[in-house]
Amino acid sequence: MRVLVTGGAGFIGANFVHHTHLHRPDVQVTVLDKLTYAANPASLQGTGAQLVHGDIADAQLVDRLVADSDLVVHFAAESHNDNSLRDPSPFVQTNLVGTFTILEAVRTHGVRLHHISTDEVYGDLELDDPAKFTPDTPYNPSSPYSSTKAGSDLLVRAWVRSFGIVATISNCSNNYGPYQHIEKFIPRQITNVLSDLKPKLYGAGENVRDWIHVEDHNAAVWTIIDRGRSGETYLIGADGERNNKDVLELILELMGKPTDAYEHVTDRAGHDLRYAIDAGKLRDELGWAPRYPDLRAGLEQTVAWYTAHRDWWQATKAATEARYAEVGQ
Ligand code: NAD
Ligand code: TDX
Repeated sequence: MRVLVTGGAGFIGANFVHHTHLHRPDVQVTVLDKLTYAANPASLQGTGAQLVHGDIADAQLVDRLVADSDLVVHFAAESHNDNSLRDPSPFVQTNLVGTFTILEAVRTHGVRLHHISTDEVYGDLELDDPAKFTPDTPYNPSSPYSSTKAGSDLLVRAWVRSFGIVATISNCSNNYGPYQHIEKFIPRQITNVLSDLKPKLYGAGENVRDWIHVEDHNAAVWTIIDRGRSGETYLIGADGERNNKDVLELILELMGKPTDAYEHVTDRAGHDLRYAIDAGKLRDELGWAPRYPDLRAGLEQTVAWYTAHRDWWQATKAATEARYAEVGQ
């Protein structure tokens, strides 16, 4: 089986390529990645994947690569909410035009697509709301990032219905684990501590995210590729709801620091309050279950990874923090 993985030099995509190398030795992987600031080709070392440096919005290139594939797993995106508030333009270009380009190529060549998306397309929930997101929750995205992801999902649904392409969609909650860019919450705080900088909490830190280990996300993606039905949306989550303050205090404890050794900074504009996933459909219909639901154990492993892999993140730390400092975060 020949699989084209878009965005495979980014966080989740690279973990997907490692997972595939380990668990699916019969699969031949080609990665298509623009190698933006968010990518690190070193993340693919030891996987045997072929890396093609290019843009998912390059129709000729995409057409050629899709023609040579049996399956496309589409991770490539601009992925960071804070960046989308500063400059939405690459989000519209990559997440919408890029996904459109992939759709046209899979339509032309009759190739199966799995589209990777996020729970943020559903907007947010109140802290005391017993409800969780389900595949029937209406779309209500808040940020330029989440609205372009919502648009990309709708394009995939329309191409299934109008053109009969074979495609599945998954919407996952917040991932953590190795190879995550240090602009994101968990690795930013771990690398702050390792750099003798104070961790930074937006606002009061009451916002809740539903954390899942990246390995569980990728196992779920393979479950959907194996057994999912075309045109269906599957929500991926591992019942990992925690507020940001609790997660930060846990990181500080695991790193042997006082649990109040951080500072509050300017809140994110339009900051979604709470995300929570009901993964019942994935569990009941496809038989998936998370293998790493223990956040404490997963964070311990993640702290150990960033501690042991300074060479992977050190060169980007100063520039990442400088971008945040410009906006008081
Ligand atoms: P990331 O930012 O770490 O990686 C994105 C990758 O896409 C990078 O390697 C980048 O170079 C590449 N890319 C960007 N624009 C491109 C383009 N035009 N052409 C080709 N490649 C391009 O992102 P991530 O956190 O790994 O997220 C991957 C996917 O998973 C995204 O679609 C995101 O919306 C989705 N998702 C992420 C999370 C999360 O918690 N990180 C949760 C749910 C869903
Ligand atoms: O320094 C910080 N301090 C802080 O309090 C940062 C970077 C973030 N935060 C807060 C904001 C969020 O409430 O932590 C929470 C998590 O922030 P991010 O890591 O930026 O993730 P989020 O905005 O929730 O989006 C993530 O999950 C869904 C991914 O980046 C998206 O790609 C995915 O779709």
